[in-house]
Parts: sequence; structure tokens; C-alpha cells
Amino acid sequence: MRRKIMVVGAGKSGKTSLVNILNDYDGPLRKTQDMIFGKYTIDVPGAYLENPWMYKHLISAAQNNAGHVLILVDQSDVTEIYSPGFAKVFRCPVTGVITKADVHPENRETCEKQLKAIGVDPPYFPVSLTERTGIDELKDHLREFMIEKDEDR
Ligand SMILES: Nc1nc2c(ncn2[C@@H]2O[C@H](COP(=O)(O)OP(=O)(O)OP(=O)(O)O)[C@@H](O)[C@H]2O)c(=O)[nH]1
Ligand SMILES: [Mg+2]
Repeated sequence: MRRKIMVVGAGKSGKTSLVNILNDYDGPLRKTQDMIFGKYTIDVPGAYLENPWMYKHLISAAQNNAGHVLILVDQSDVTEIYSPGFAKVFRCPVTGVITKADVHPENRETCEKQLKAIGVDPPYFPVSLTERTGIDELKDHLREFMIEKDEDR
């Protein structure tokens, strides 16, 4: 199977909305309970971050299937959920995404500090799906994982 873009983040941080955009898919948003393999993506439920005993599953899924990991921080809710250095568990490249970049602009700096603390290097990608900003930049950054192949059809 092709390597996919794994998306991790807290519950309600906008993971499913983001994977839907990356997959050009327009589907319903329900709380995501299981890891969902999309065309280009793996949508990881927030529970994998919230329960340390589930980390090993997250890490092995990343090792087996991910070519890139997006670590999300939610600008509308800057509750700390990651442990320091969390990003270093991944062997593939990791990119920081600031979701809901339209909400609470005063939280931007806090989001950037959080990404730094968990071991993600800049540049960070602020994305607003309501204002449709930052999407093209992120898609361009991930373009090597978003190439249509025969196996997708
Ligand atoms: N204002 C704003 N709201 C957003 C944005 N992206 C997602 N949302 C909203 O945030 C809520 C949660 O989005 P989801 O994509 O379901 O988040 P999730 O992380 O997949 O949630 P769980 O699967 O329940 O953990 C929804 O009401 C979305 O419409 C954004 O860029 N701006
Ligand atoms: Mg979801």
C-alpha cells in the first residue's frame, strides 16, 4: 500500500475536516472512533493521544503506513494534550498544522510554542477551512503523497 499522510490531534481539533479536504471528499463529520484509512490519509482518533497505553498502536500504524505525519494544534482550544518531544517518536517527516486559524487569533503564538515544545520544526501551516486559507500551501507541501494512482480507482 502507498504511504499515507497520518493526521493526529485532539478530539474535535478538525482532523476529519482536514483529511476530507486532502482527499477531495465531502462527507459527514461524526466523532471518529477508529483509525480511518482514506485515499491519501489516515485519520487517527483523539483517543490515541489521550490514552498513553494506545501510543504503541499509533506508533506502529505510523511505522507501517505513514510517509508523513501532520500534528495538529487547535487554535480555538489551546489545552495541552501532547507530551514534550512527542513528535520525535515518528521516523518519517512531521509537519505542524494549526487548525481553525480563523478562531482566536491571539492564540497563534501559543500554538507555535506548543508545536516547538513537542519537537516539531517550523514552518508551521495555519489552516482555516471556514475561510479556506492555508489549504493550497499545505497541499503543495504534501504533494508527493497526493498523486492519483491506478490503485486508488
Ligand atoms: N471555525 C472553524 N471550525 C472548524 C475548522 N475545521 C473544522 N472545524 C469544526 O470543528 C469541529 C470538529 O471538526 P472535526 O473535523 O470533526 O474534528 P475531529 O478532530 O475529526 O473530531 P473527532 O473525530 O470527534 O475527534 C466541526 O464542527 C468542524 O466544522 C476551521 O478551520 N474553522
Ligand atoms: Mg474525526
